[in-house]
Amino acid sequence: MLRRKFLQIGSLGLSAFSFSSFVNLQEKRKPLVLSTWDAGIEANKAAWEVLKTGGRALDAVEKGVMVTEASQNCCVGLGANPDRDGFVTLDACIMDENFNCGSVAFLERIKHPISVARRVMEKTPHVMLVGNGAQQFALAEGFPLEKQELSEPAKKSYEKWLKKSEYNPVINIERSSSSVYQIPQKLDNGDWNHDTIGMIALDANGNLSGSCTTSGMAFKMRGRLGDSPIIGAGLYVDNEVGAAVATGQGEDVIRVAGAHTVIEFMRAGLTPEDACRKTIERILKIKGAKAKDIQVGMLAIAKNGTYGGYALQKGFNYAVCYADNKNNLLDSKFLIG
Ligand code: SD4
Repeated sequence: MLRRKFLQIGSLGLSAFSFSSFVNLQEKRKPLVLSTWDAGIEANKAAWEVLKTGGRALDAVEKGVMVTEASQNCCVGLGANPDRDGFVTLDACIMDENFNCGSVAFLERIKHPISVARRVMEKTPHVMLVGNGAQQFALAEGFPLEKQELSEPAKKSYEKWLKKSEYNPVINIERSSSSVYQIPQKLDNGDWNHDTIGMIALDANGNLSGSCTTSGMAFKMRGRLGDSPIIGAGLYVDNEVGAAVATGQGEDVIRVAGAHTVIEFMRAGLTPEDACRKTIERILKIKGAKAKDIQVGMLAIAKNGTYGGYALQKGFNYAVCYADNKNNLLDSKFLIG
């Protein structure tokens, strides 16, 4: 029986068989939302509320990451770790299904940078506003100016860091054995201290959008930006192809135009997982032996509802939600472990 089936398949021609069966093996969902790290579970819940009623992916990815921005757990938003001068500076960007995009960077004392990024997209002819100008725009748009103060967990970790004040900008390696490992530590509640959330979604109408919001690197030089607010690096959406988002060492994501590269690999026919893997391989090739000192994770959704992720190192996880009771944290595959 099996042999007959095999012969039948064989007579269809290998190329036709291998292509269609490969695509079918990839799980397809719609609507669907993916987000980086474990905080993605809570964020996905808010995004799902929008998606399940037929809402727009753009609204879902804004509402979703606002949950993380509002949490006071020293990860993302004003509760996050400060730069080395003691100030929390935030970066965020958002992109919809029509190549509309908005971004803010080096923004201080505003609770929801993602919503300011959306206003930049919708209310200005620009894509990116930074620093004082971004804050001025936010205030003019009615966003309240929050107090300049650190959250309790951020105060604790900053005071600890100040004792040595070593400049050691490393992000997201979830192994304490690395010689350059400094942060993230585990938080008191047992969560990892990740400082970014990236979210991508496909809505019931088949439209894609994405968002990314971060406090950047803990104890960074004042004014340092990573990939997260940069369209094409931290986030990219092409509604004919897919959506991709990055997390990890921003400098190395920028170097390969990370999210855009993932999209181009998908345009060339790769699955989301393979497109993420190829992009991460590029980073590995550039970094060589130094790759062990950084982490990068990428997520992607293709237009057809297939999805996947890949990381440079062990430890990256992401949340996938496609139904009320289907919101799961998955461990990403990785290149070096
Ligand atoms: C950055 N990519 O600022 C961000 C950091 C990050 O989890 O993803 N942290 O470089």
